[in-house]
Amino acid sequence: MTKRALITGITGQDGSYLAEFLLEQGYEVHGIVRRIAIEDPAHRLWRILAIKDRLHLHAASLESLPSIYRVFQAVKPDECYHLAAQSFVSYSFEDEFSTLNANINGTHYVLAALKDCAPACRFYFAASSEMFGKVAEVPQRETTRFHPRSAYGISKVAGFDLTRNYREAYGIQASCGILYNHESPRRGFEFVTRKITSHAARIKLGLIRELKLGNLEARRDWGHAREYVRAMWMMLQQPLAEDYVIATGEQHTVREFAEVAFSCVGLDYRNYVTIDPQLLRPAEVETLLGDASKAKRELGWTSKISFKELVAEMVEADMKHFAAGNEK
Ligand code: NDP
Ligand code: GDR
Repeated sequence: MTKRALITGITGQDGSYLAEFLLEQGYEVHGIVRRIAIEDPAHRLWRILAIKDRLHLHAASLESLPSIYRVFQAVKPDECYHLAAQSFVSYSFEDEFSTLNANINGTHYVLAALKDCAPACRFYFAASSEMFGKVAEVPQRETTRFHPRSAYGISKVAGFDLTRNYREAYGIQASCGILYNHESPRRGFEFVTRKITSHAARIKLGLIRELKLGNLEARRDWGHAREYVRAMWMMLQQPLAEDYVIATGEQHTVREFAEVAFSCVGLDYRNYVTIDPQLLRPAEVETLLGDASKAKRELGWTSKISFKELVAEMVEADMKHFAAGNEK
C-alpha cells in the first residue's frame, strides 16, 4: 500500500528536501500551499519546481481551520509533517502578533483537523532549539528546561505543548523534533548563513562591496537540512511517539561562519564585514549546542556533513546562482 504524506510548509527549505526524500521512499506526497503560490509558481514554488508535477498541492491557509480541515478530509494522510511557520526570529520581534497567530493557532488547527479527520495519522511538529533560548544547561537535551527569548521561541514552546497534549489526551501518535539550525543552498536569504554566503559570492563577482551583520559572537550548532529532514521521517517510523533533539554537537560563531565562507572565494571577511547595530536583537540567544545522543541511540541518526562542507556547498551554489545573472 502506498503511504500518503501531507507536508505543511512544503515550499520552504525543509519542505522541499522532505518532499524529495518522501518521493524517493515511494510516498504519495501532498502539500499545503498558499493560494497565491499556485497562481505564481515560478516565484513562490521555486524550491519544488523540479518535482512539482509529482506532488499533490492543496491551497489552504494556516489562519483558517476550515481550509485545513478540508485538506485533511480529502487526503486522509498516514503521516503529517507540520513545518509551516513564520520562521524568522528577527521578524517575530517586529510582528509578535502574526507570528503567534500563524505558529500557535496554525499548529492547533492542523492538530484539531488531524484528530477529527485522520486520527491514526502520525504527526511531526517542527519544534526548535530556540525554545531553549537563555540556555539552562550545555549541551541541551530533551529534558533541558525551556526559556524562549522571542515571540518565535514562545510560539514553538506552545506548539510543543499542544503536540504533547494531543499525544497524551487523544492518543495521537505525535512527535516533536527539536531541531537546531540547519542550512543549505535553499536557505532563505534573510538567515545569517545564506546572507553571508550570498554576499561573499556577490562581493567576489564584483556585484556589491560590503556585508552588514549584527552579533558576530552568537554561537550556533549548524547542520545540513538534507540530513535533518531524514530525522523527521525516522521519528515517525518509530512504534511509539517521542521527542528528539537533532543537532551536530558542534558549535561555531557567526564570525567563524563568515571567515570560512569568505575564504572559500579567496577573500578575508574582515575587509568586507561591518557591524550594523540595527541588526542586533532586543533579546539574543547567545549560544546553542545540542546533544543528539537520544536520536543516535533510538533512531540511528547522526549528522555526517561537516561544517566546512556545508559552508563550501552553500558558497559554491551562490557563486553559480549569481554568476548566472540571477537576482536574489
Ligand atoms: P522556511 O521559512 O524556509 O519555510 C516556512 C514554510 O512555512 C514555507 O513553506 C512558508 O510558505 C510556510 N508558511 C509560513 N507562514 C505561513 C502561513 N501563514 N500560512 C501558510 N504557510 C506559511 O522554514 P524552514 O523550512 O527552514 O523550517 C521549517 C520549519 O522548521 C519551520 O516551522 C521552522 O520554524 C522550523 N525550524 C527550522 C529550523 C531551521 O534551522 N531551518 C530549525 C528548527 C525549526 P511560503 O513559501 O508561502 O511563505
Ligand atoms: P536563528 O537564525 O535566529 O538562529 O533561527 P538566524 O540565521 O536568523 O540567526 C542566527 C544568529 O546570527 C545572528 N546574526 C544575524 N542573523 C541574521 N538573520 N542576520 C544578520 O545580519 C545577523 N547578524 C548576526 C543572529 O543574531 C543569531 O544569533 C533559525 C531559524 O531557522 C528558526 O526558524 C529556527 O527555529 C532556528 O534557527 C533554530
